[in-house]
Amino acid sequence: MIVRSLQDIIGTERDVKAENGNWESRRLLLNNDALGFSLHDTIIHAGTETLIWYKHHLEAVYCIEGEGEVETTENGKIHPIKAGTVYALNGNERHLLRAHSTMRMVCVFTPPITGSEVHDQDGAYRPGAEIADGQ
Ligand code: 9YT
Repeated sequence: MIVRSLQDIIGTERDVKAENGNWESRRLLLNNDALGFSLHDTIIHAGTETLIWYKHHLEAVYCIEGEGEVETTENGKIHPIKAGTVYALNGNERHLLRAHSTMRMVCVFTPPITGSEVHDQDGAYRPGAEIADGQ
């Protein structure tokens, strides 16, 4: 069994900040925990807009604090997000995430990420095949 707390993670290499300053992701469970998914407690800073396109991962995002919206860029459809709302990117959808207030999101990724990923210019993480390299 793995038992870990957010306090154990804050300020460590499992606490990753986006280069553009839009979000901070505390990676509670990662690839090297060998569960088949990763689990993150993520803060999306108020007033930010982030273009995200996870081409190589599926992600479920459960909002537990704050308010914002997610827009799928393919069709311009906007979904309001507030505490208690989950959105699941079951089709690798390219999307814009806007935080009207500071949002706290519990994110699950499959395949799991390794922990050091940041978004590339498309808003993607590198593919799982590279994750197997143990980076
Ligand atoms: C909700 C979202 O996708 N935010 C970007 C950060 C990412 N979820 C992560 O690595 O925790």
